[in-house]
Amino acid sequence: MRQLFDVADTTQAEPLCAGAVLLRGFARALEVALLDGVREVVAQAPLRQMITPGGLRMSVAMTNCGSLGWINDRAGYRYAAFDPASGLPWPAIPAAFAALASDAAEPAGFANFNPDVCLISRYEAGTRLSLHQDRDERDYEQPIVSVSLGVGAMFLFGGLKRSDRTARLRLEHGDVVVWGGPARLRCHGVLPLETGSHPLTGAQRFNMTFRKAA
Ligand code: MD6
Ligand code: FE
Repeated sequence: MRQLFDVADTTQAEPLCAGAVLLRGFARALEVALLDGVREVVAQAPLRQMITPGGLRMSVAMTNCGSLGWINDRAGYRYAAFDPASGLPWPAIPAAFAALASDAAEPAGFANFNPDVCLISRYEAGTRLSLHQDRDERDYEQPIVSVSLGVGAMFLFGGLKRSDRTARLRLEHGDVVVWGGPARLRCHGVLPLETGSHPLTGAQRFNMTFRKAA
C-alpha cells in the first residue's frame, strides 16, 4: 500500500517524547477517501453524544467502526461488538482507514499494527475532550493512532499522571499522532474547538483513533 501515500513518504516524523511521534500531514493524500469513509460509517452508526458513567453528556459526538466499538454508559467505559443504539454490529473499518493506520504506526516503531477499532469523534465549536487516558484496551503494547481531519484543534499531551504538565500541540487537517510504548498511557485531551472552517468539513473537526482493543 505504500505507493498510495505520496505525502506519507516525505513526511518527517517529529518525535514528541519516547514512544510518541507526530506525522504532519500524513493523512492528507487520503482526505477524500477518509471523509467518504466517515460518512459511510455515520450513515450506519450515527454519531451520538455518549453519557459518562457519572451521568454527564459528552460534548463530542462519537461512533465506531470495526469488530468492536468503544462505548460508555452507566455500566462504565468498555468495548462492545454491537452498537447499543441499533443493536447491530458496528460497520467494518473502511479499507482506506486500515491501510492508513498501519502505515502510520510503522514509522513510529510499531510494525504490523492491525486495529480492531476505529473510534470516530466529531467536534463542533466549543466542544472539548478533557484530559484522560485511553486505557480500556487489553494490550498496552499496541499503540494508539490518531488522525485529525477538518478544523484544527489544540491537543494537550500530558504525562502518566493527570497532574503532570501538559504540552500543547496544534493539530491540523491530515496530522497523525501515534503514541505507544512508554507513552501509551499518557494523559491527553483537546481544548474547546474554536470557531473555524475547513473546505471539506465546514465548521467540524473529525478525529479517528485506531486501537487494538481485544
Ligand atoms: C483527538 N481524541 O481528538 C484525540 N480519546 O485529537 C482522543 O483522545 C479520544 O477522540 C478517547 C475517545 C475519543 C477520542
Ligand atoms: Fe483519547
